[in-house]
Amino acid sequence: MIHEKYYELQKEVDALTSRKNKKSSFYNGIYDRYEYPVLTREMIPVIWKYDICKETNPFFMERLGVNATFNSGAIYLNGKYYLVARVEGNDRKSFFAVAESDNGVDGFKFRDYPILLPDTCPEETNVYDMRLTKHEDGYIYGVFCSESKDTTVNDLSAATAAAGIVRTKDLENWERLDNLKTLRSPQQRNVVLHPEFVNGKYAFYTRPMDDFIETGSGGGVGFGLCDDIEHAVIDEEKMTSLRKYHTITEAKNGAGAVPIKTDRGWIHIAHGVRNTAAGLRYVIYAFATDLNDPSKVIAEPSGMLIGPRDWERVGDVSNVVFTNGAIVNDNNEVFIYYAASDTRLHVATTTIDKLVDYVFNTPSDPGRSVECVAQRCELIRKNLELLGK
Ligand code: BGC
Ligand code: BMA
Repeated sequence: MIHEKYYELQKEVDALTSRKNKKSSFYNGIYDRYEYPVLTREMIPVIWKYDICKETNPFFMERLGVNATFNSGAIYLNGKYYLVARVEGNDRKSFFAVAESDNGVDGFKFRDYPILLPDTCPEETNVYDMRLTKHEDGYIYGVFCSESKDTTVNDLSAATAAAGIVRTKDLENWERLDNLKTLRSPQQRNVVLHPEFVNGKYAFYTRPMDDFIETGSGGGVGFGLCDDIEHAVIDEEKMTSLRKYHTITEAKNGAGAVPIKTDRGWIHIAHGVRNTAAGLRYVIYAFATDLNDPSKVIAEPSGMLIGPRDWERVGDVSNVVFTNGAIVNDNNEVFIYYAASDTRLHVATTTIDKLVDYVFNTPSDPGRSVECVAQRCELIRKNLELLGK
């Protein structure tokens, strides 16, 4: 017999997943924020967490709780918006789950089952942050972080991060390929597959790091080519967007969404991290690279595009916004899916025209206070002149 509580709780889930979203009052002319998140743990189907049988679960107790739904890959297919969310169980293990919506800002519903990846890496303990690339070879690739315990040192929390690769045609059947090997970097996180071949090869944005948390000598977002996607090996990693002292990328940075192709260049929406007394602070920033050489940075607007604001600042890992997925629909509208504080997923919407204007017409960071204030004074001077003052 089904427990009556099941119907009550599922009704609440249905109310949340069918709630209409609306733009919030936030304004910066670059993108809109929305009132409600697009995915939260409260939207997880009841049958993923409870045994709904009254005989075996008389108290209707949660058996397998879900702690958070956040960093999501995103893809637009046949007029629908798909997220491959990072779902984290109460047990701290993350997994991936597909949720789909008709309009990209609300109505995201999970499929019956989360994704059960082929179990090809016995040492892999955790998986997270999938980037979905619709590649010109005809496949949809998912590149994610595959985390294992580092057994080479005597430290219980030492870990190793590598890039796992899967591919699919329907987001239903997933084929697992070899993890990416980067010959010159011991660890990799935040790896993104470029959607087009570059010089006839598969191209990846990488994030070389010496250690699990610290990037060490890793100078920023890397870029490397490989011949065989089924056994992907990258030798040289060129640098694209660099980490810089006293900027939003000082501690680390990494590729986020799959780059968006525009007439002016590839637009990248990435994350930058700085350290503070309260821990790492993650923000989202954008830059553009050359259409013919997607590793070459050609525009670098100053500072962050999205920073954690208001309730976004609070969560399991506070003061974090992070993106690993954006969608461009048939009307050139852009949906940036960003998670707040490793807890819930939000959306920011804009258009290709606005993103291009933002990336190419926002001044770059001159790097020092005195020059930054001079840059601002120049803006004020022009405005005062226009105001006739
Ligand atoms: C967590 C990630 C985090 C990483 C580095 C992993 O164990 O699951 O969310 O980004 O550690 O801190
Ligand atoms: C990481 C990422 C994310 C996470 C962030 C903040 O390095 O890969 O999974 O959102 O840290 O905890």
